[in-house]
Amino acid sequence: MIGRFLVLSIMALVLYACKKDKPTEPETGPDGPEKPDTTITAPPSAPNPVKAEAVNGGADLKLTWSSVENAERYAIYGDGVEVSITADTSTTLFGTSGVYTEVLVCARNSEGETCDTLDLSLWVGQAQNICDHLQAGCSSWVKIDFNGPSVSVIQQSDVDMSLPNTGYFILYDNNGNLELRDASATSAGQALMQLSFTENTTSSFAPPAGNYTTARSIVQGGRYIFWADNVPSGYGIIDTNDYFGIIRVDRLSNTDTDLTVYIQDKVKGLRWLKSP
Ligand SMILES: [Ca+2]
Repeated sequence: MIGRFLVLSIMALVLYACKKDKPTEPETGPDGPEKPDTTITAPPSAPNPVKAEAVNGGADLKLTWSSVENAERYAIYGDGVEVSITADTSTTLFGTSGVYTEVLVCARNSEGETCDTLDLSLWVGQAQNICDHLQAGCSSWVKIDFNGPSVSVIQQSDVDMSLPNTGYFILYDNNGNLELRDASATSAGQALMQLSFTENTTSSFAPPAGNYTTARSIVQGGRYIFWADNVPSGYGIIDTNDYFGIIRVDRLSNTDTDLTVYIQDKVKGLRWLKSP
């Protein structure tokens, strides 16, 4: 009886020792080891600055920006409508899908988004009281300086073909038909920006090369897209040395023609001409 009690006691002690020596499990929470805190609590900063350039013969707008901390996606808006979303730091908007006055590039996460604004509105200037080239005593030339830009009505004696980024056209009477004529289509010769004009159009998307002529008949109320092609650099092809714009005929007569000139001066070579 005593021997049996001793055996049982020894077995109990051994079992207790084994249990006591069993290594303990590492302490963890219900979801495993704790991780560093990466909770997003605020929208990211704006992607600033966004670089914009005309590509594909001026048809499309390529946007590039630097990566923004805590941004999960980048949303692009054209005139208030989301037109693209990407995880990359570059995207291209295609002119055939739409042209815009204002593009926003927004860094976005679960808390919201912050945007950089790209203004693509057209510069607007007036050229007034222009006479056709046969009229004495008034001015028949229009000078466009793309550096400013600026537009002015001048005499032929003030035409200076040596000015960079500057083009000239004349209001020309071709046997009773009033025309816009680039300097190169007159005896004055070639300026450093050659202007050529489309037919009368309501389009906001300037057409590709092949749709322009340096002498164009105009009508009251007409609207003509022009291509200002940089003669010293990239002449004859649409590139980022060039500008596009619109000439609208507000009033037309041999002695008193008024034009409004619009220029896409925000992105050189871009064929997007959406008026507000
Ligand atoms: Ca060119």
